[in-house]
Amino acid sequence: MTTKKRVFSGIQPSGNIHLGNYLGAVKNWVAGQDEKENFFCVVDLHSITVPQDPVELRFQTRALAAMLLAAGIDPKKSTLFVQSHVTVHAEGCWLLNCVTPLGWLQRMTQFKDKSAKQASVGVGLLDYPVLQAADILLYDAHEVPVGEDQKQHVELARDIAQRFNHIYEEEFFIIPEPKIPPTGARLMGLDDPTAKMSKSLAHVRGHAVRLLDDPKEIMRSFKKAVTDSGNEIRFSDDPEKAGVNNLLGIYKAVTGKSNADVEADFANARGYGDLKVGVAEVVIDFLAPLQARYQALMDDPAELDRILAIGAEQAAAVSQPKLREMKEMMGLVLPVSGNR
Ligand code: ATP
Ligand code: LTN
Repeated sequence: MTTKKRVFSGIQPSGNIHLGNYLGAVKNWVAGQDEKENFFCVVDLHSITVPQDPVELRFQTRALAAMLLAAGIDPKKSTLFVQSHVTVHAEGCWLLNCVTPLGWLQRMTQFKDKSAKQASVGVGLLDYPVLQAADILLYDAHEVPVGEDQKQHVELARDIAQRFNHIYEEEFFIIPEPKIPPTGARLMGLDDPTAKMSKSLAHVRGHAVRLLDDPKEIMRSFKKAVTDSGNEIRFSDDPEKAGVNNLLGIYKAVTGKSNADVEADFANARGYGDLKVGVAEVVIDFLAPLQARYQALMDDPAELDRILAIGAEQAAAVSQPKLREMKEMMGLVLPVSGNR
C-alpha cells in the first residue's frame, strides 16, 4: 500500500475570492489533487476574528465552497469542508493554546497589521495562528500550499508541533512544510502595487480582480491599474516598476508562459495601455468557464450542502481520533461513551 502525502489548506470566507487567492493558493490545490490526499477547508472560524456581518458571512461561506468546486476541487479526490462543521478544530486550538507562548503570537506580522486596523482587538485575532496550527496538525498534514503571506503562520505551526512533541511525545505531530508557488505567490493590489491584493479590500473598486467580476469590471480594473511614468514592459524588481511587474506576473501565472515569452508577447505594445488590455483579456477568458460552473452550483444548494456534509464527515474521521490522542497525552479523562 502506498501512503499518499497529506495536504491541508484553508481559505477564509470573508469577502470575495480574488485572483491572488486563486493564483497564490487554490490553483495549486487543484493541480496537486491526484498525487496527494487533500483536505481543503473554508475557515469560517478564522473569519470571525474580525467583525463580520452574519448574513453576509453565511452567504460567503457557501459561495466560497461553490467557487472552490468551480475552480476544480473535485470532491471525489479531495475533502472539502467548512471548519465550524468539524468541532475538533476549536477544541484542538484550545489544547495547543496551552503549550503556545504568548510572545510567539505577538510577533506575527499579520496580527500586527490587522490589529492596527481594528478599533477593538479580540483575543481571537491574536489566537488566529494557533487555530491554523490546529487545522494543520490535527490532519497530520505534510504540506500546506499557501501564498507567501502565510509562510510565517505555517512556520509557527511547525514550532508549536515541535514544542508539543517535545513535551508529550516525540514524533506525535508531523512537522508541516509550507508549499509556496514560484509564480503568483504574491499578487499586489492593482490600485497600489506596494500592498498585497487582499480579500478584505476586494470591495474597493480597482483594488482586486474578483473571480466573479464581469468582463467589463475586469477590463475597467486593469485599465485603472497603477503603473509608472515610463514605457518599458519587462519583469523587474525595481520598486518603481512594481505595477508593471505585477501585471506581467498575472499574465504569466494565468497563461503559464515563461518570462521571455511573456515579454515577447508585449514586444510590439504601444505602451502600458496595450499591456493592461492584453492582461485583462487573458484573465476574462480564463474566468468565463469558472463563473458558469459557479453559477450552476449556486443554483443547486441541496447538492452543495450534500458535498459539504460528506466533506465534514470525512474530515472528522481523521481529526477526531487525533484530538482524542492529544487529550489522552495531556491527562484529560476521556468520556466512556461516544467517539470524542
Ligand atoms: P485577507 O486579506 O482578508 O486576510 P486574503 O486575501 O489574504 O484575505 P485568505 O483567505 O487569508 O485571503 O487567503 C487564502 C489564500 O490566498 C492563502 O493561501 C493566501 O496565502 C493566499 N493569498 C492571499 N492573498 C494573496 C495574494 N495577494 N497573492 C497571492 N496569494 C494570496
Ligand atoms: N490563515 C490562512 C487560512 C488558513 C489556513 C489554515 C491555510 C486557515 N487555516 C490551514 C493553510 C492551512 C490564510 O490563508 N489567510
